[in-house]
Amino acid sequence: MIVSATRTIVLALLLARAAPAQNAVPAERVAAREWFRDARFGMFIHWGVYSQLGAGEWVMEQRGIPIPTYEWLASAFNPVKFDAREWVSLAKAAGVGYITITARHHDGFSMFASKVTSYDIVDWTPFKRDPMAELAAECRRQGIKLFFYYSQLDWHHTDYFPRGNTGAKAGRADTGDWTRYLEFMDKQLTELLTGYGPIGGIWFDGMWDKPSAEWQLPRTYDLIHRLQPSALIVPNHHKAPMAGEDVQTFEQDLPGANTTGYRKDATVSDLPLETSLTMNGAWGFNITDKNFKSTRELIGYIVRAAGHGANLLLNIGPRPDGTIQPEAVERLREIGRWLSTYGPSIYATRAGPVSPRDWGATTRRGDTVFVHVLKWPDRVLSLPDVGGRVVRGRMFVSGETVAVTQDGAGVTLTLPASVGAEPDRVIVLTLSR
Ligand code: FHN
Repeated sequence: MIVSATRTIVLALLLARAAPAQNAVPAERVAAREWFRDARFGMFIHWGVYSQLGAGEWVMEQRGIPIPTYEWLASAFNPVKFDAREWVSLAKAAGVGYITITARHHDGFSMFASKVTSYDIVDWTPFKRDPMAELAAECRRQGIKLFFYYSQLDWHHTDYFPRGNTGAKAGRADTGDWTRYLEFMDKQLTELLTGYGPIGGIWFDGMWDKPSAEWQLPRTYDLIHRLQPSALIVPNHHKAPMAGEDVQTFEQDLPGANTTGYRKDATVSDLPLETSLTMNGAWGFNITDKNFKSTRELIGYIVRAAGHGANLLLNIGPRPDGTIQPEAVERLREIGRWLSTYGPSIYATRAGPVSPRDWGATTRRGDTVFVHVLKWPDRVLSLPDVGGRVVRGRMFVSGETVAVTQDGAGVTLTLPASVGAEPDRVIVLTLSR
């Protein structure tokens, strides 16, 4: 009896080992997730018909613009100065590894050539060009990955019914076929995944508009992964990750924080992480919002995100003619200059042994720990356990030795006198193996 029970347990263990784990992530996607983790910095772009009004991407909803009026606005969209090469070169100069751009935002207007609607930039506007195709080609040329933002919420489509919490003022009839809407989305996603070469992934947004709707996510996620096995799914649904999703993204908040109120459940998963952030207070072009964060602050965000093991997805809202606001250009170039020196303490790192603190953050690569001091007035800085014995401490840029004392309580660093305005003083600690 005992022998046969033991035999059953052993057999079960062997079978469990032989059977592929359920929900196992295929190798291509595991590699893509690692790539994503290494990238650490991305550029978010909110750009569309709404940019013309210079009042953010929610202007249709916020001003209660009815569909016929918004359709007219769309028919006037003609961003003649759009130059994919300029945008991607700027992204490159900023040091990002990927761009995430609004292929379709909540206004329901497709910023790409779609065959399943005429409400798209090629069919509906005098511009007639497909900026997503131009960006995809240019990103490939310059070695940057392109992700498409795709809104599941739609203020224009007749089949987005029953309506969610928004879109009541657009003036649609109270009818629609939800199944047909889901099919429409899947067809558009198929276009984005088959017509633009290999893409980084799809960044979903808007599901929060109808939290209890039957979204059929497994069907859509399977479709995406079938069409492009290494495309990542980045859902901005503000909830804990669901099956098939690849990245946990946090809006205007570092992982685990909930200053925005979006995350009632601020749990941080072990998926790759991302924080999206506006450079001023708006995602889409806002002509009066000049409240841009300083370069120093933005560098601080990159560092703190990396200290949480997350990427920073920093937004710009280009103007309706296709140009980018000088304030954004200036900051991106300055960040790029900073990263050209300090990049090794950010790129391809993981969260460091000391979780982010008010004074800064730590990152890690192998046996090397980077201590990022963003604001600390004193020369002596004490840290708790750094995860090993420190054999050497030095300043990242000058190589100057940093005196290190270590005991059971942690590590104390004596930094050279500060030379002033550096946004981040980086100390490199080498741990013994
Ligand atoms: O409603 C959108 C908003 O317009 C913008 O796209 C941001 C980007 O993270 N996400 C939504 C709000 O959660």
